[in-house]
Amino acid sequence: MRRRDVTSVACLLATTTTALVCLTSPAAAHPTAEAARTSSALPPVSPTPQSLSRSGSDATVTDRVLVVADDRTDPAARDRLVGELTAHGASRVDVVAPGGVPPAARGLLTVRLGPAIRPDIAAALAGTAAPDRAEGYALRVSGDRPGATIALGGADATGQFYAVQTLRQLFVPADDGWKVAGARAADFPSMPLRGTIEGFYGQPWTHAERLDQMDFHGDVKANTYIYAPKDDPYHRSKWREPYPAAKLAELGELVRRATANHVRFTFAVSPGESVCYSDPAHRKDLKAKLQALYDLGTRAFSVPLDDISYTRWNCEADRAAYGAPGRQAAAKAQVDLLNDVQRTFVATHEGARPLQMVPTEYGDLTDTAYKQTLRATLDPAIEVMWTGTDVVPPSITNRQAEGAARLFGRKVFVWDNYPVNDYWNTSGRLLLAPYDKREAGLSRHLTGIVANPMNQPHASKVAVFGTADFTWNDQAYDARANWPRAMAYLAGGDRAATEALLVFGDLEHMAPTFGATPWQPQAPELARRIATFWTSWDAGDPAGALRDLRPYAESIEKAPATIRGGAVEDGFVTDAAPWLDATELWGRATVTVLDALDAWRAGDRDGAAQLLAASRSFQEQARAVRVDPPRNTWGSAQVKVGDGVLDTFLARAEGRMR
Ligand code: GDL
Repeated sequence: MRRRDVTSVACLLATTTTALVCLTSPAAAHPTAEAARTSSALPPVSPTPQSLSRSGSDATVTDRVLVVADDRTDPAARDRLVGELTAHGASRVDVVAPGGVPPAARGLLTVRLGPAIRPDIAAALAGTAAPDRAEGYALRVSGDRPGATIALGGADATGQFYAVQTLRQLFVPADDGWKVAGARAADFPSMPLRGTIEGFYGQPWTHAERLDQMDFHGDVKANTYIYAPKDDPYHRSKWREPYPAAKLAELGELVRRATANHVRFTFAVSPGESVCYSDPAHRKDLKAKLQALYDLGTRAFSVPLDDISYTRWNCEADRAAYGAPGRQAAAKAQVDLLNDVQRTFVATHEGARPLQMVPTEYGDLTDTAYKQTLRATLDPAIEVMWTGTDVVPPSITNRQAEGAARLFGRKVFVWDNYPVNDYWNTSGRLLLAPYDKREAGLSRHLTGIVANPMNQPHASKVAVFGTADFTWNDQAYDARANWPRAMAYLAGGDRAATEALLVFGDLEHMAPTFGATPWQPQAPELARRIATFWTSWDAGDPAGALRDLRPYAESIEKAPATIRGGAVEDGFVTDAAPWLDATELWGRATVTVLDALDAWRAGDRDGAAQLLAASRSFQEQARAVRVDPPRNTWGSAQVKVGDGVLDTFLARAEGRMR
C-alpha cells in the first residue's frame, strides 16, 4: 500500500492564489518548519474538520510508543496508526490493552484508539466529546510531559479510522525527530455518501489503479466507490453473464482493499440495454450477479438505468405487462424491477445498504410522467441519483437540489460529472481545475455526491480531493484553498513540485460543458498575468512587462521536468505524460517569444526575427503532440494546453513585431 508521508508544515504564497497556503513538507530541518513548530498554527487538515483547534503543546513522538487498543478498536485504524507512528520516528510501537499499560510507560507517548465512550479514551479526550454522528470522531493531543497522550475516539469504527487520518496530517518535524501538533478536533461528515463513481465511457481503470484509488479514498475520508465502468462488458452489454473467475478474484481483492480503507465498494449492474423487465429469468440473473459480489463482501449495490432508450421495449412480454412503450410505462417497468431487487435481495441480505439507482431522466428538473411514477411508486428506501442540470452542470445550487428532491420524492444522491473527460468537448483535455461551484448548504438537500472521474485516475485526484472536502464540510469549503492542498497531496508535500503542479493545473483548467460555454475558464492565472503584461507594454513600459512575465513563462517551461522529478506520484506523471510534453514546448515557445519581443524592443530586428522563428518551431512541435495511445473515447487527439490564452498571446506578440 502506497503511503505518502506528508509531514511537516511550511507556508508559501501559492503562485496561482493570493492566499497564504500551508503545505506539508518532508524537509525536517527547514527553518519554516521550526517556526511552525513553535507557533500556534496547526497544519492544514483536509477534508476540513468541523472543528479543529489548538489544545496545548505538541506531543513528542518517542522512540517507543504505546498504542492502547482492544477488541473494540478498528483493526484498519490500528494498523494505519502503527504505520504512521513508525514512519514518524517511533522505532518500536507496542499495542497494549487499556488495563495493561506498563508502569514504565511514563515518559512514552501513549496513543489511545477505540470507541470514544471507552473510559480511558473519554478521560483523555478531556471534554472533547465525539459527535454522535455516523463516522464522527474526537481527537485530542496532549503534549504535557512526562507521558504525552493522544486520544482518538470514534463514534463508530469508521470514525476511529478517520481520527487516524486526521492525526496523519498533524505530524510536524522537530529538531531531532517528530512531534504531533497539540490539537483537538470534534468532527463528522456533512454528507453520508462521498467519493467517486467509475461511470465513464472509454477504457476502464486497471485493477492496480483501482487499488490505489481505494487508499486515496481512505486518505480523503471518502466512503463510497461505485463500480460502474460503461465499457466493462459484464457491467452492461453482458450483464446477464457471470464474471469469469479471474475477474471475480480481482474484484474480491478490490472489495477487501476498499473495506480496509472504510470505503464501501458499491457494485453496479446496468441491464437497461437488453433487459426484459418482466422476465423472471432476467431478474434471476441480475440477482445472481449481485449475489456473486455479496459473497465477496460487497454490501452496497446499484442498478443504473442511464443512457438507454426507454421508449421501446426489449421484449414483447413487457408490452403485455406494462402497456405501450413510453415514459410512464418505462418507469413502471423499472420500478417493478428495482422494488423487487430492494425487497427480495437487498432487504433479505444481512448488512446490505439500500439499493441505489440512476433514473433514465437523470439530468434535468422537468416533471414528467416518468418522474411522477418514480416518486409515487419507487420504494422509499431506494437511493436515486441525479447529475445536476445539463448532465455536466455549470453549478449545483440548493434550489436545484431541493427541486430534484421534490421531483423524485426523496433527497437525491448526486452523480457529479466532473472531472470526467469522455465527451467530445473534452477532447485532448485533462481536467485539473478544482472542484467548484457547488453551493454551500447542499448537505441539507442531498444524501451525498460522487464524482465521475477521468479515464486518467491519478490526474482525477485533483478534483476528487476537492469533492471529498466539499462533501465532508460544504459550509467550510473553499475551492481556492483546496486546490494547492490537492496538489501538495499529489506532490507528497514537496513545495517545488506543488508549485509546478499549480502552474500546470492552470494550463489544464478549462472545464467544458456539453454546450459551447465552459463552466471553468482556461488558464485564469496565466490570463491574468498576460492582461497585466499588455497593460504595462501599452503604457510604455515594455521592459517592466517582460521582466514581470518572464519568470512565469519560465515556470511553465520548467514545470514538466519538476513534476517528473520524483516527488509527484508516478501515476500522475504517466496520466499526464503527453500534456507534460506539450507544456514544456509551449513554455519554451513563450520564453522565446519574450526574448524576441525584448530584441525587438532594443531595435534588434534580425535577432527578433530569428527568435520568432524559433518560437514558431516550438509551437509547431507543441501542436503536434497527441494523446497516443488514447485511453479516452475521443480517440487520438491533439493535446490542449492553455488553449485560447497561451496561443492567443503568442499570436498577439508576433503581431506586435510586424
Ligand atoms: C452521461 C453518463 C456518464 C458519462 C457522462 C459524461 C450519467 C448518469 N451517465 O450522461 O456515463 O460519463 O455523461 O459523458 O451521467
